[in-house]
Amino acid sequence: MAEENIFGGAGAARAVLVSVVPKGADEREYEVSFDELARLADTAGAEVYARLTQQKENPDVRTYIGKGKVEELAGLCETGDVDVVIFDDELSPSQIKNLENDIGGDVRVIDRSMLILDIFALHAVSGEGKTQVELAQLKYTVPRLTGKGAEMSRLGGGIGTRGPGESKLETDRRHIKRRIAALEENIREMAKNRATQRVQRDRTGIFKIAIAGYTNAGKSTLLNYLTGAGILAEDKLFATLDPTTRKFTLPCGDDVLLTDTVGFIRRLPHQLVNAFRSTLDEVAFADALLVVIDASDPEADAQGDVSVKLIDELGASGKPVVYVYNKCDKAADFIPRTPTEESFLVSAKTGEGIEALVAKIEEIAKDGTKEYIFEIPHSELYAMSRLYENATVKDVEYTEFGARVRAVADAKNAGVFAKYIKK
Ligand SMILES: Nc1nc2c(ncn2[C@@H]2O[C@H](COP(=O)(O)OP(=O)(O)OP(=O)(O)O)[C@@H](O)[C@H]2O)c(=O)[nH]1
Ligand SMILES: [Mg+2]
Repeated sequence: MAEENIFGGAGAARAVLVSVVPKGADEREYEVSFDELARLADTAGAEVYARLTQQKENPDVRTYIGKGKVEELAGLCETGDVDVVIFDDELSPSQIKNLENDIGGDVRVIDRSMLILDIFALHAVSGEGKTQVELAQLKYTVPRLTGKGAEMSRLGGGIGTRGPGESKLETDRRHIKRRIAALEENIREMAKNRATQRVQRDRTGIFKIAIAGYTNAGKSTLLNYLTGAGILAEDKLFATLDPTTRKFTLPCGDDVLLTDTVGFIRRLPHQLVNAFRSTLDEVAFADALLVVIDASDPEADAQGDVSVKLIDELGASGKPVVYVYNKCDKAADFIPRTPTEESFLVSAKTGEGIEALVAKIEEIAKDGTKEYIFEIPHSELYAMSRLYENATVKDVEYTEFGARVRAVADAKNAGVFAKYIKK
């Protein structure tokens, strides 16, 4: 699939990558992002012909890069017989249109987010995944398909314009509004189903752990190692879109549920985070998190930072977190920037270090620190201050009944406040 070019023929599409580095910015940060863009392009089936960087105070309103750079870019496209130009930054619809006009020929222009969405479209398997991707594409990609992109999508192909599951991306404006409304309704239904499933799982009292982290860190490989889940794990970005949950039996005999989730990346488009909210809720509603980090990547610590930030944005901070520095078979002497008792160096491939990790998981599950909803009636609101002292309160909502408090508490305090726990 990745081998088809934008005309549906054999061979990879040829791409030029473009990055703009603001003057005085951390160049290293931009370089890392640019390298990542090359890997994203590769995953989407493009062959990188050239990379172009410009140092610039502010992006050009009309064409993002300056006039001279556009000319240089047009020249490169012509000599390299280039199909697509991919910018590492977000472009506006008019910038895309102007760039396509200025470059000329059949060259299409897309941005990083469109490329990521394209990969998501290629990798979406479940109905839920496809619905989420299509919605994000309609909201982000379609408004940007002004010129050649729109034509390409009518032909049903081209990097940045592929629909999920081989379907064509609908670009007819009259239909788009209705389609968005229908997809949003579907997603609401699916989110409801997920919530119901979650409540059912909660009733069983099984401790839930989400495996989160940067894309390609080895999340699926870890779940496979622990549970034999047989999930596709490969050296590609965003191999996993759909969450998979498996039961894992701890050495003590207790069961926990482990859920593999979609990976994180720098500059994840907000439309995507929103569209994937229902699957990302698996992270938000877990009782504990394993944050998997690729220790063999020179950017391991930065990957960890991106994950922690996104977990925070999902409202999932405050839960017990274990940092799993993976691929130690390739990075034996790795030391995290801030090693803690919660950091483990493992290899999901060879099994090295997994025993200690499992012991930690057992300890956390035993401690039973979980998130609960406490419903405290008006007449007993005095219990609130004790709850604040003994648990981590995440949010409070006042209803006609009293207070509805979402808080993380350990097993002991869950016992103390048991009568308020919403079943
Ligand atoms: N050497 C080595 N390779 C590993 C290890 N764990 C995973 N890998 C490889 O890293 C690549 C990515 O692994 P995945 O398990 O697919 O990673 P992921 O985090 O699920 O990635 P996405 O689903 O794409 O976000 C695969 O090629 C794995 O074989 C490890 O411990 N050591
Ligand atoms: Mg995966």
